[in-house]
Amino acid sequence: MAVADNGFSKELERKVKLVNKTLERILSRRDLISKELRGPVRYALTGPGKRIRSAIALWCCEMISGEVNRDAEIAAAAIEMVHTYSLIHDDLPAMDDDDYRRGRLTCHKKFDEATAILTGDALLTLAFEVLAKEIETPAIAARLVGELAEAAGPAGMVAGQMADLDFENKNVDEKMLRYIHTNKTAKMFSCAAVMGGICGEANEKQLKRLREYGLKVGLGFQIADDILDVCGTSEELGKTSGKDARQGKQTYPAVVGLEKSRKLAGKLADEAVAALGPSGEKAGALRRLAESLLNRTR
Ligand code: GRG
Repeated sequence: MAVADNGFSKELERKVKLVNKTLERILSRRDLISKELRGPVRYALTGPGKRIRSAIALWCCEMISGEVNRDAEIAAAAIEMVHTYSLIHDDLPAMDDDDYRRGRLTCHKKFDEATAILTGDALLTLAFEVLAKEIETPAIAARLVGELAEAAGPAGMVAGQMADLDFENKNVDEKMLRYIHTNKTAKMFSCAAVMGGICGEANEKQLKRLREYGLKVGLGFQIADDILDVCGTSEELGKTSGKDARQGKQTYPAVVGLEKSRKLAGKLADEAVAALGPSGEKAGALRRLAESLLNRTR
């Protein structure tokens, strides 16, 4: 994440490399992806995404167990696949209708609409296939599958997206806005933190803290995203800026104003750090991520 640095960008870079290496390994498994889908799936997965959610999973595993293990690498890749699917579908003409994402043509513009729908479908199912087949301990695989399905599904990201579309050009209050952003964005962050914790064999108390951390950071990230849509340029963002207002989207700047939005993002960053509890330097990267929200430029 391009930020006024607190050492965080370098830490993120190392995790991005690890996530990309795991994704490459999965992409090279010819048994998993048929010939006709390999090109579009590769195009989508290798775009220059920030990999924030997958990095959170790796950091949470590291914080709990002292290292990033193989389960966490697989979980992180699965999270990135589900996130990438959601972006492909969100960019479709029937949803947000965008031509650019991650500084490149969106999947339906690079290929065609049917290919983009199927590429999203492929990534969503592949994520669960990889968790089910590559995580060695069945009980851990089942918990990871459950967490990811709950966060991405009809009581999570899909519900948030539905509400987001339903409330376009309507008046919403702060409570409804929080509901939309929590479901559309924050639950995937929270799930990433918990999945990392599960891979590191966190206990219930630790998982509760990680869940809370993810929700706060995820909501803060979305508010920062709303602010960037108003204040950033398309070049910086790698996608079309100023689109939320044009589409009548419900955003924090639109509902509570820019100044209050910035204050709220700051408060959420503080609350995220507090949720980590007395973890000291073991939680350093997660703390710096929360602080970086306030300086996001993309
Ligand atoms: C289609 C079910 C379905 C859901 C779509 C992810 C999403 C829900 C919509 C995308 C539009 C949007 C603004 C979502 C909020 C979450 C968000 C800020 C997504 C972009 O995440 P980044 O900035 O993207 O982490 P990169 O490209 O860096 O991975």
